[in-house]
Amino acid sequence: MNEFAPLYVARPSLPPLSEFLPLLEEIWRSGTLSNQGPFHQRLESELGQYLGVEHLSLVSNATLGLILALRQIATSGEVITTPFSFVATGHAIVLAGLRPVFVDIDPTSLNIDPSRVEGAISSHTRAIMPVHCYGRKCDVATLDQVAQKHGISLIFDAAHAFAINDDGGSILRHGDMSVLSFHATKVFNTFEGGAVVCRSAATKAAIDRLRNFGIEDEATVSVVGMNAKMNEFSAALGLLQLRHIDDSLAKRRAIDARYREGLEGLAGIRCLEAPINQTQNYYCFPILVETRERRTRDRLLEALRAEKIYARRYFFPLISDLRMYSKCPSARPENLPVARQISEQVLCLPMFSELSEPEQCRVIETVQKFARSKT
Ligand code: T4K
Repeated sequence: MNEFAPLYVARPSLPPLSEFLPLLEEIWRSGTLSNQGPFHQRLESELGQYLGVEHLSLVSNATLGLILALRQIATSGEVITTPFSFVATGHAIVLAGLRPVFVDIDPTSLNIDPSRVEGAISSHTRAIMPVHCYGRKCDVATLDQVAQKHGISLIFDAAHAFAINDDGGSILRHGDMSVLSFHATKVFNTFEGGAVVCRSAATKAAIDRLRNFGIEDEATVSVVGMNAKMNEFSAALGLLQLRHIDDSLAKRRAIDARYREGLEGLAGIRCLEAPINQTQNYYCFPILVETRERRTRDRLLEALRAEKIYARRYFFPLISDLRMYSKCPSARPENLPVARQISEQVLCLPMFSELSEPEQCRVIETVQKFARSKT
């Protein structure tokens, strides 16, 4: 029997509880629990400053943020997207009343292949919705060119892309909108939460209306909106998280470096190359298990589980293989060979700021043992 505690793929970063209690007392005293209260207002402003973006709307989670962003640009038509993502990417498109069109990914960035996007554009296309997968920046310049040329919107699913900069500043400035996730498992969490980053005050006002039932004022409701507001508890936590985020990112960087060192040169195990021309947030640590046998990745998953290490196959299955999407013409396997291969090889190892060195050694040693047993 393995005496170790279970190790999960992610664990939430949380500030000391003692820092949160006074904020809870404040909420209790004020009686304001939601609807753009004081913590909400402060977090919108402080987060915008931290990320270096001007127009940011907090939302209750990224899925609703994506739906709001899509609703803002269209209510029918098609959206070009990647099949290699969390299911929320596809679902948000459908829940916004649109249809996903899947395009294959690039084998290096693992993001949508921009050279294939143009071929998927039709008279029904309203937007491109790529994902900065694992916080690796998409080819924003080419995607922007294609979007502009065809007069369609570009909305980034930036659920993984908290606090990532390129030469010009935050990568959230690219495209028409970017949507962040502050879910418990993300680099920056507000229990649940997210944000829509947009380019103008007018778009922010439109998103703010949509997230609050379309309410303009007490007597005016101008559009069909929904409830996607962040509550005061989440906003208060977010303010505390901002105090600790740099420390947390530094810990993740050290963990990333230790994995790279420990896994270097192992037969059949490939770490993704660090992305260039951008900063990183080390949201997760994906490896590719490269062998001729398709089942090898799953055997490593099982070997880790036997040690109570719960790695995860982000992202398997492909969104396009799920029952509700597999009938789309663009979901045909021959249309998505790279995404398919990567989804059969990828495994995300535990990555969170409080992962201790001995815990990480357990993971590395298990992968080493597995790789050596295969050679
Ligand atoms: N777009 C993309 C590209 C995304 O990756 C996501 C979410 C979204 C959009 C939508 O964002 P949100 O609407 O959620 O804001 C997890 C997360 O729930 C999900 O947010 C995330 N992507 C996805 C990649 O991972 P699951 O179903 O794998 O989560 P779960 O519950 O299996 O958790 C994974 C591990 O994390 C657990 O084994 C233990 C640990 N954990 C989890 C939670 C919830 C904790 O330690 N504490 C916790 O509170 O989706």
